[in-house]
Amino acid sequence: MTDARPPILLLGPISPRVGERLAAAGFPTVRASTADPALLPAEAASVRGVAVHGAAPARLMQALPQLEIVASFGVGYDAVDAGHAAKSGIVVTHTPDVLNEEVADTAIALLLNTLRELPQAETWLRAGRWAKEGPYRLSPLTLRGRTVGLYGLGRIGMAIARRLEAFGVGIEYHTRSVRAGVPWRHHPTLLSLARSVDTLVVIVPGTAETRHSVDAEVLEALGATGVLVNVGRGSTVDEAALIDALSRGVIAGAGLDVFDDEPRVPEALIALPNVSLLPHVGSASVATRAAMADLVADNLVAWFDRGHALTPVPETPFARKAAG
Ligand code: A2R
Repeated sequence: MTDARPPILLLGPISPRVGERLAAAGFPTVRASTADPALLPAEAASVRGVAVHGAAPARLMQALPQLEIVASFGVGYDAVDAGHAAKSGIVVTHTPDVLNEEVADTAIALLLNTLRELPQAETWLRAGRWAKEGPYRLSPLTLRGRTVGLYGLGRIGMAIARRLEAFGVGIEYHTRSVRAGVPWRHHPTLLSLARSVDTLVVIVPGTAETRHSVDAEVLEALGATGVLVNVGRGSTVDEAALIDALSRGVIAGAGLDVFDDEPRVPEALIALPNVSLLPHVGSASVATRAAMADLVADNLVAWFDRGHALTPVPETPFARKAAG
Protein backbone atom coordinates (compact mmCIF):
# COMPACT_ATOMS: atom_id res chain seq x y z
CA MET A 1 0.00 0.00 0.00
CA THR A 2 1.28 3.49 -0.81
CA ASP A 3 1.31 6.37 1.67
CA ALA A 4 -1.06 9.30 1.36
CA ARG A 5 0.45 11.63 -1.25
CA PRO A 6 2.88 13.98 0.49
CA PRO A 7 3.16 17.64 -0.49
CA ILE A 8 5.82 18.48 -3.08
CA LEU A 9 7.56 21.85 -3.19
CA LEU A 10 7.94 23.31 -6.70
CA LEU A 11 10.97 25.55 -6.62
CA GLY A 12 12.24 28.17 -9.03
CA PRO A 13 11.16 28.67 -12.65
CA ILE A 14 10.29 25.01 -13.12
CA SER A 15 8.16 23.89 -16.07
CA PRO A 16 4.41 24.07 -15.21
CA ARG A 17 4.15 20.56 -16.64
CA VAL A 18 5.88 19.16 -13.54
CA GLY A 19 3.14 20.56 -11.28
CA GLU A 20 0.42 19.38 -13.68
CA ARG A 21 1.83 15.85 -13.79
CA LEU A 22 2.15 15.70 -9.99
CA ALA A 23 -1.36 17.08 -9.46
CA ALA A 24 -2.73 14.47 -11.88
CA ALA A 25 -0.99 11.77 -9.79
CA GLY A 26 -2.65 13.13 -6.63
CA PHE A 27 0.25 15.03 -5.05
CA PRO A 28 -0.55 18.37 -3.40
CA THR A 29 1.98 21.00 -4.54
CA VAL A 30 3.23 24.22 -3.00
CA ARG A 31 5.41 26.82 -4.69
CA ALA A 32 8.42 28.91 -3.73
CA SER A 33 10.22 31.23 -6.10
CA THR A 34 13.65 30.96 -4.46
CA ALA A 35 15.54 28.53 -2.22
CA ASP A 36 15.67 31.13 0.58
CA PRO A 37 14.40 29.26 3.69
CA ALA A 38 12.93 32.52 5.05
CA LEU A 39 10.54 32.69 2.08
CA LEU A 40 9.23 29.12 2.23
CA PRO A 41 5.46 28.63 2.58
CA ALA A 42 3.99 27.35 5.86
CA GLU A 43 3.45 23.87 4.33
CA ALA A 44 7.26 23.45 4.10
CA ALA A 45 7.24 21.58 7.41
CA SER A 46 5.40 18.65 5.80
CA VAL A 47 7.11 18.71 2.38
CA ARG A 48 8.81 15.40 1.54
CA GLY A 49 9.83 16.08 -2.05
CA VAL A 50 11.19 19.05 -3.99
CA ALA A 51 11.09 19.58 -7.75
CA VAL A 52 13.64 22.24 -8.65
CA HIS A 53 14.98 24.05 -11.69
CA GLY A 54 18.07 25.78 -10.35
CA ALA A 55 19.61 25.96 -6.91
CA ALA A 56 18.91 23.60 -4.02
CA PRO A 57 21.55 24.49 -1.42
CA ALA A 58 22.14 22.73 1.91
CA ARG A 59 20.29 25.47 3.82
CA LEU A 60 17.11 24.72 1.84
CA MET A 61 17.33 21.00 2.62
CA GLN A 62 17.94 21.80 6.29
CA ALA A 63 14.78 23.91 6.35
CA LEU A 64 12.63 20.96 5.19
CA PRO A 65 12.67 18.49 8.11
CA GLN A 66 10.78 15.70 6.29
CA LEU A 67 12.65 15.97 2.99
CA GLU A 68 13.42 12.66 1.22
CA ILE A 69 14.01 13.59 -2.43
CA VAL A 70 15.18 16.53 -4.55
CA ALA A 71 14.19 16.03 -8.19
CA SER A 72 16.26 18.41 -10.28
CA PHE A 73 15.26 19.56 -13.78
CA GLY A 74 18.24 19.15 -16.11
CA VAL A 75 21.14 16.73 -16.42
CA GLY A 76 23.71 19.01 -14.73
CA TYR A 77 23.06 19.30 -11.01
CA ASP A 78 25.95 21.52 -9.93
CA ALA A 79 23.44 23.92 -8.31
CA VAL A 80 22.11 21.12 -6.06
CA ASP A 81 24.22 20.30 -3.02
CA ALA A 82 24.36 16.55 -3.69
CA GLY A 83 27.16 16.13 -1.12
CA HIS A 84 24.93 17.48 1.64
CA ALA A 85 22.00 15.40 0.36
CA ALA A 86 24.16 12.25 0.44
CA LYS A 87 25.19 12.91 4.06
CA SER A 88 21.55 13.54 5.02
CA GLY A 89 20.10 10.47 3.29
CA ILE A 90 18.22 12.60 0.76
CA VAL A 91 18.11 11.26 -2.79
CA VAL A 92 18.82 13.66 -5.67
CA THR A 93 17.57 12.89 -9.18
CA HIS A 94 18.34 14.54 -12.52
CA THR A 95 17.16 14.18 -16.12
CA PRO A 96 19.88 12.42 -18.15
CA ASP A 97 19.52 10.99 -21.68
CA VAL A 98 16.19 12.61 -22.63
CA LEU A 99 18.06 15.76 -23.76
CA ASN A 100 21.14 14.19 -25.38
CA GLU A 101 20.09 14.59 -29.01
CA GLU A 102 18.66 18.12 -28.54
CA VAL A 103 21.82 19.43 -26.86
CA ALA A 104 23.97 17.71 -29.50
CA ASP A 105 21.92 19.39 -32.25
CA THR A 106 22.45 22.75 -30.53
CA ALA A 107 26.19 22.12 -30.22
CA ILE A 108 26.52 21.47 -33.96
CA ALA A 109 24.38 24.51 -34.81
CA LEU A 110 26.47 26.72 -32.54
CA LEU A 111 29.69 25.35 -34.03
CA LEU A 112 28.51 26.10 -37.57
CA ASN A 113 27.14 29.53 -36.59
CA THR A 114 30.50 30.41 -35.06
CA LEU A 115 32.57 29.24 -38.00
CA ARG A 116 30.35 30.37 -40.86
CA GLU A 117 28.91 33.55 -39.27
CA LEU A 118 25.38 32.47 -40.23
CA PRO A 119 23.59 34.68 -37.61
CA GLN A 120 25.52 37.72 -38.88
CA ALA A 121 24.70 36.78 -42.49
CA GLU A 122 20.99 36.60 -41.63
CA THR A 123 21.19 39.99 -39.91
CA TRP A 124 22.79 41.31 -43.12
CA LEU A 125 19.78 40.10 -45.15
CA ARG A 126 17.18 41.36 -42.65
CA ALA A 127 18.80 44.80 -42.57
CA GLY A 128 18.37 45.05 -46.35
CA ARG A 129 22.13 45.11 -46.88
CA TRP A 130 22.19 42.21 -49.39
CA ALA A 131 20.04 44.20 -51.85
CA LYS A 132 21.83 47.51 -51.16
CA GLU A 133 25.44 46.47 -50.64
CA GLY A 134 25.77 42.99 -52.12
CA PRO A 135 26.59 39.58 -50.70
CA TYR A 136 27.62 38.99 -47.09
CA ARG A 137 31.39 38.55 -46.74
CA LEU A 138 33.02 35.15 -47.21
CA SER A 139 33.48 33.56 -43.79
CA PRO A 140 37.17 33.42 -42.88
CA LEU A 141 36.54 30.19 -40.96
CA THR A 142 35.13 26.84 -42.05
CA LEU A 143 34.47 23.43 -40.53
CA ARG A 144 36.25 21.84 -43.49
CA GLY A 145 39.57 20.32 -42.56
CA ARG A 146 39.15 20.77 -38.82
CA THR A 147 39.91 18.39 -35.99
CA VAL A 148 37.43 18.66 -33.14
CA GLY A 149 38.45 17.88 -29.58
CA LEU A 150 35.65 16.84 -27.27
CA TYR A 151 36.25 17.78 -23.65
CA GLY A 152 33.82 15.21 -22.22
CA LEU A 153 32.56 12.07 -23.97
CA GLY A 154 29.58 11.03 -21.89
CA ARG A 155 25.92 10.78 -22.92
CA ILE A 156 25.83 14.15 -24.71
CA GLY A 157 29.47 14.08 -25.84
CA MET A 158 28.82 10.78 -27.65
CA ALA A 159 25.77 12.25 -29.41
CA ILE A 160 27.92 15.19 -30.57
CA ALA A 161 30.72 12.86 -31.71
CA ARG A 162 28.32 10.76 -33.78
CA ARG A 163 27.14 13.89 -35.56
CA LEU A 164 30.71 15.11 -36.11
CA GLU A 165 31.61 11.78 -37.75
CA ALA A 166 29.01 12.48 -40.41
CA PHE A 167 30.60 15.91 -41.00
CA GLY A 168 33.88 14.21 -41.95
CA VAL A 169 36.09 15.97 -39.40
CA GLY A 170 38.79 14.52 -37.15
CA ILE A 171 37.67 13.66 -33.61
CA GLU A 172 39.77 13.37 -30.45
CA TYR A 173 38.77 13.63 -26.80
CA HIS A 174 39.79 14.17 -23.21
CA THR A 175 38.12 12.50 -20.23
CA ARG A 176 39.62 11.21 -16.99
CA SER A 177 39.18 7.59 -18.05
CA VAL A 178 39.48 6.10 -21.54
CA ARG A 179 36.08 5.33 -23.04
CA ALA A 180 35.91 1.74 -24.27
CA GLY A 181 34.68 0.92 -27.76
CA VAL A 182 35.31 4.26 -29.48
CA PRO A 183 37.85 4.73 -32.27
CA TRP A 184 38.91 8.27 -31.36
CA ARG A 185 42.24 9.26 -29.81
CA HIS A 186 42.11 9.80 -26.05
CA HIS A 187 44.22 12.50 -24.39
CA PRO A 188 45.10 12.12 -20.71
CA THR A 189 45.09 15.92 -20.23
CA LEU A 190 43.03 18.80 -21.56
CA LEU A 191 46.21 20.62 -22.55
CA SER A 192 47.37 17.69 -24.67
CA LEU A 193 43.98 17.66 -26.43
CA ALA A 194 44.08 21.43 -27.01
CA ARG A 195 47.58 21.18 -28.51
CA SER A 196 46.44 18.46 -30.91
CA VAL A 197 43.16 19.99 -32.24
CA ASP A 198 41.96 23.37 -33.57
CA THR A 199 38.37 23.15 -32.31
CA LEU A 200 37.37 22.41 -28.72
CA VAL A 201 33.82 21.45 -27.73
CA VAL A 202 33.18 21.52 -23.98
CA ILE A 203 30.60 19.07 -22.64
CA VAL A 204 31.75 18.18 -19.11
CA PRO A 205 29.79 18.77 -15.87
CA GLY A 206 30.40 21.87 -13.77
CA THR A 207 32.50 20.56 -10.86
CA ALA A 208 35.31 21.84 -8.67
CA GLU A 209 37.68 19.87 -10.91
CA THR A 210 36.45 21.34 -14.21
CA ARG A 211 36.06 24.92 -12.89
CA HIS A 212 38.06 27.35 -15.07
CA SER A 213 39.94 24.38 -16.57
CA VAL A 214 39.67 26.01 -20.01
CA ASP A 215 42.20 28.68 -19.12
CA ALA A 216 44.68 30.95 -20.91
CA GLU A 217 47.14 28.09 -21.45
CA VAL A 218 44.53 25.81 -23.02
CA LEU A 219 43.30 28.62 -25.29
CA GLU A 220 46.85 29.45 -26.34
CA ALA A 221 47.37 25.76 -27.17
CA LEU A 222 44.30 25.79 -29.46
CA GLY A 223 46.10 28.39 -31.55
CA ALA A 224 45.27 31.28 -33.86
CA THR A 225 42.73 29.34 -35.94
CA GLY A 226 41.25 27.84 -32.76
CA VAL A 227 37.54 27.84 -31.99
CA LEU A 228 35.95 27.08 -28.63
CA VAL A 229 32.35 25.89 -28.25
CA ASN A 230 30.84 25.50 -24.77
CA VAL A 231 27.51 23.72 -24.26
CA GLY A 232 28.35 22.28 -20.82
CA ARG A 233 28.65 24.78 -17.98
CA GLY A 234 29.90 28.37 -17.97
CA SER A 235 32.05 27.71 -14.91
CA THR A 236 34.33 25.40 -16.93
CA VAL A 237 35.73 28.32 -18.94
CA ASP A 238 37.80 31.15 -17.46
CA GLU A 239 35.68 33.89 -19.09
CA ALA A 240 38.22 36.67 -18.50
CA ALA A 241 40.95 34.59 -20.16
CA LEU A 242 38.59 33.79 -23.05
CA ILE A 243 37.72 37.46 -23.63
CA ASP A 244 41.42 38.30 -23.60
CA ALA A 245 42.25 35.46 -26.03
CA LEU A 246 39.45 36.46 -28.42
CA SER A 247 40.40 40.16 -28.31
CA ARG A 248 44.08 39.51 -29.03
CA GLY A 249 43.59 36.86 -31.74
CA VAL A 250 45.07 34.12 -29.57
CA ILE A 251 42.09 32.05 -30.83
CA ALA A 252 39.82 32.83 -33.78
CA GLY A 253 36.33 32.53 -32.32
CA ALA A 254 33.95 31.09 -29.73
CA GLY A 255 30.39 29.81 -29.59
CA LEU A 256 28.84 29.87 -26.13
CA ASP A 257 25.49 28.61 -24.87
CA VAL A 258 26.48 28.82 -21.19
CA PHE A 259 28.09 31.50 -19.04
CA ASP A 260 29.68 31.89 -15.64
CA ASP A 261 27.00 34.15 -14.13
CA GLU A 262 23.77 33.52 -16.08
CA PRO A 263 21.78 35.42 -17.19
CA ARG A 264 24.46 38.09 -16.94
CA VAL A 265 26.79 37.95 -19.95
CA PRO A 266 29.86 40.23 -19.82
CA GLU A 267 29.51 43.31 -22.05
CA ALA A 268 33.08 42.70 -23.22
CA LEU A 269 31.98 39.33 -24.64
CA ILE A 270 28.87 40.74 -26.30
CA ALA A 271 30.99 43.47 -27.91
CA LEU A 272 33.32 40.97 -29.64
CA PRO A 273 32.70 40.34 -33.37
CA ASN A 274 34.10 36.79 -33.35
CA VAL A 275 31.62 35.14 -30.98
CA SER A 276 28.23 33.48 -31.38
CA LEU A 277 26.20 33.69 -28.17
CA LEU A 278 23.04 31.81 -27.15
CA PRO A 279 20.98 32.23 -23.94
CA HIS A 280 21.43 28.65 -22.62
CA VAL A 281 19.00 27.04 -25.06
CA GLY A 282 20.78 23.68 -25.43
CA SER A 283 17.74 21.59 -24.46
CA ALA A 284 15.15 24.33 -24.90
CA SER A 285 12.55 22.91 -27.30
CA VAL A 286 8.97 22.32 -26.19
CA ALA A 287 9.30 18.56 -26.81
CA THR A 288 12.59 18.05 -24.96
CA ARG A 289 11.64 20.28 -22.03
CA ALA A 290 8.36 18.26 -21.75
CA ALA A 291 10.36 15.01 -21.64
CA MET A 292 12.58 16.50 -18.91
CA ALA A 293 9.52 17.66 -16.92
CA ASP A 294 7.99 14.18 -17.22
CA LEU A 295 11.18 12.60 -15.88
CA VAL A 296 11.21 14.98 -12.89
CA ALA A 297 7.61 14.03 -12.06
CA ASP A 298 8.18 10.32 -12.77
CA ASN A 299 11.13 10.27 -10.36
CA LEU A 300 8.96 11.69 -7.56
CA VAL A 301 6.08 9.31 -8.27
CA ALA A 302 8.41 6.28 -8.47
CA TRP A 303 10.07 7.29 -5.18
CA PHE A 304 6.87 7.61 -3.21
CA ASP A 305 5.07 4.68 -4.92
CA ARG A 306 7.80 2.11 -5.36
CA GLY A 307 10.66 3.29 -3.16
CA HIS A 308 13.20 3.75 -5.98
CA ALA A 309 14.00 6.86 -7.96
CA LEU A 310 14.38 6.32 -11.72
CA THR A 311 17.48 8.43 -12.34
CA PRO A 312 19.30 9.20 -9.08
CA VAL A 313 22.66 10.97 -9.30
CA PRO A 314 25.67 8.75 -8.49
CA GLU A 315 26.21 10.43 -5.10
CA THR A 316 22.80 9.29 -3.76
CA PRO A 317 22.04 5.71 -4.87
CA PHE A 318 19.48 5.27 -2.09
CA ALA A 319 16.28 3.29 -1.88
CA ARG A 320 13.43 4.64 0.24
CA LYS A 321 13.09 3.35 3.78
CA ALA A 322 9.81 1.55 4.48
CA ALA A 323 7.30 3.99 5.98
CA GLY A 324 6.54 3.85 9.68
O1 A2R B 1 36.19 11.88 -16.78
P1 A2R B 1 35.25 10.78 -17.06
O2 A2R B 1 35.93 9.56 -17.61
O3 A2R B 1 34.32 10.49 -15.91
O4 A2R B 1 34.33 11.32 -18.30
C1 A2R B 1 33.28 12.24 -18.11
C2 A2R B 1 33.74 13.67 -18.41
N1 A2R B 1 34.31 14.35 -17.24
C3 A2R B 1 35.56 14.85 -17.22
N2 A2R B 1 36.53 14.85 -18.14
C4 A2R B 1 37.70 15.40 -17.79
N3 A2R B 1 37.94 15.97 -16.59
C5 A2R B 1 36.99 15.99 -15.63
N4 A2R B 1 37.26 16.53 -14.45
C6 A2R B 1 35.73 15.41 -15.93
N5 A2R B 1 34.58 15.24 -15.23
C7 A2R B 1 33.74 14.60 -16.04
O5 A2R B 1 32.54 14.36 -18.79
C8 A2R B 1 32.23 12.06 -19.20
O6 A2R B 1 32.85 11.72 -20.43
C9 A2R B 1 31.61 13.43 -19.35
C10 A2R B 1 30.28 13.57 -18.58
O7 A2R B 1 29.36 12.70 -19.14
P2 A2R B 1 27.92 12.38 -18.48
O8 A2R B 1 28.08 12.22 -17.02
O9 A2R B 1 27.31 11.30 -19.30
O10 A2R B 1 27.14 13.76 -18.65
P3 A2R B 1 26.21 14.26 -19.87
O11 A2R B 1 24.86 13.70 -19.72
O12 A2R B 1 26.92 14.04 -21.15
O13 A2R B 1 26.14 15.81 -19.52
C11 A2R B 1 27.33 16.59 -19.41
C12 A2R B 1 27.04 17.98 -18.89
C13 A2R B 1 26.05 18.07 -17.73
O14 A2R B 1 26.65 17.76 -16.50
C14 A2R B 1 25.61 19.51 -17.79
O15 A2R B 1 26.51 20.33 -17.11
C15 A2R B 1 25.69 19.81 -19.27
O16 A2R B 1 26.42 18.74 -19.89
O17 A2R B 1 24.37 19.82 -19.80
